[in-house]
Amino acid sequence: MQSRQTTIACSVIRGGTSRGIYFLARNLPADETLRDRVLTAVMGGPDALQVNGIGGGHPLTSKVAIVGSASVADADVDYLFLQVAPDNSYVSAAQNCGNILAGVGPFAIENNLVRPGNEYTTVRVHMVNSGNRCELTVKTPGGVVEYDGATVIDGVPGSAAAVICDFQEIAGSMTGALLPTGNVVDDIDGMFVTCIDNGMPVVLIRAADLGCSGYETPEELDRDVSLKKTVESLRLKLGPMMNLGDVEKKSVPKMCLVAAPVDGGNISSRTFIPHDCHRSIGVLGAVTVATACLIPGTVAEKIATVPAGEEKMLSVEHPSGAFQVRLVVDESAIAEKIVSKAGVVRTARLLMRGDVFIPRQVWDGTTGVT
Ligand code: NQM
Repeated sequence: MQSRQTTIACSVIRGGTSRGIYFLARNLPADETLRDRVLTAVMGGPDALQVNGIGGGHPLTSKVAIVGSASVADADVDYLFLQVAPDNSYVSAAQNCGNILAGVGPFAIENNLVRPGNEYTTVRVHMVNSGNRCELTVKTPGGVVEYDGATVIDGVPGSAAAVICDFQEIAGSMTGALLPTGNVVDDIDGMFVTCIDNGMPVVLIRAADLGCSGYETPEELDRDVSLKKTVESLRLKLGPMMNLGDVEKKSVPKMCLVAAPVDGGNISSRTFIPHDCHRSIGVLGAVTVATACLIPGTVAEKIATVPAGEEKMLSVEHPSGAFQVRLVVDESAIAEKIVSKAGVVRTARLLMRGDVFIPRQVWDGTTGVT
């Protein structure tokens, strides 16, 4: 069908507890400024409701994956994650997203970037944002992606087929160091915080230090204007200290309020991503919080319960349940590499495949294609 608008092929996939628009790199402009304008138009921003696009009006449903053949030898595909902020016009590449990553496996297989195996397919992903690697295991009986299954993840209704995500050496992903300020604890404005990055730059603050219990609902925290002001002021000061530069228009660092576990887990969390409170917790956010529980002296370690052994399962409690993280600890390694591997289980589901339409004055669909 002909259209006077520009049409771009894409898939809409739920990856973990998030929903994203997945594109093949070759279908978007190569020029980053133009690409970001195109993606803002796709989502319907700048407008908090995203009524003029297909974004969901929340950071968890305003996400983009750009996938293409790998540019490095030890991977099958390149995956660039972009956070489109619904409430203003920034598009940020300053973080990875482990939830959207779970949908990259099925997307790569269905778009013939990876040849499927008969039972399971391994997809080696180069996470372009940080240069890190993740191996995904996707169920593909008879060479076809299986979405149905019995795996339940907290924050998503029903069950689906598991996508196993095995991360390798993700310390300092976006900041260059596991503890980017060089300290286990920093005193900022009289508040003790731990700045840490094991896949995601996160600032940990004890909820009690902010006058919270740490067990509030996301809606309660989102309504607390004065809390959000304090948290944002800390974030803007800590961003540059974490080697992230000016973070005003960036989606990192995430601000995580921690408290003692109350539901059989190892730590409790409430995470601002960075302005709205997450309904659960991000994948690499959870890996990073779990890692902080193991490092002596962090604000998390003091209140977490930590299991023994080199391979540890840690359960990070969040507003809609808990997130299990498997960490392999290298006891002999220097602190920077204390965790050598991290594994999580996610699910993903293809929701829609087709063309998204954007106004031709934003992009005519021909200039700057990769
Ligand atoms: O931490 C939300 C999400 C995320 C990120 C956010 C994520 C991760 O739940 O790896 O998955 O923190 O912005 O999708």
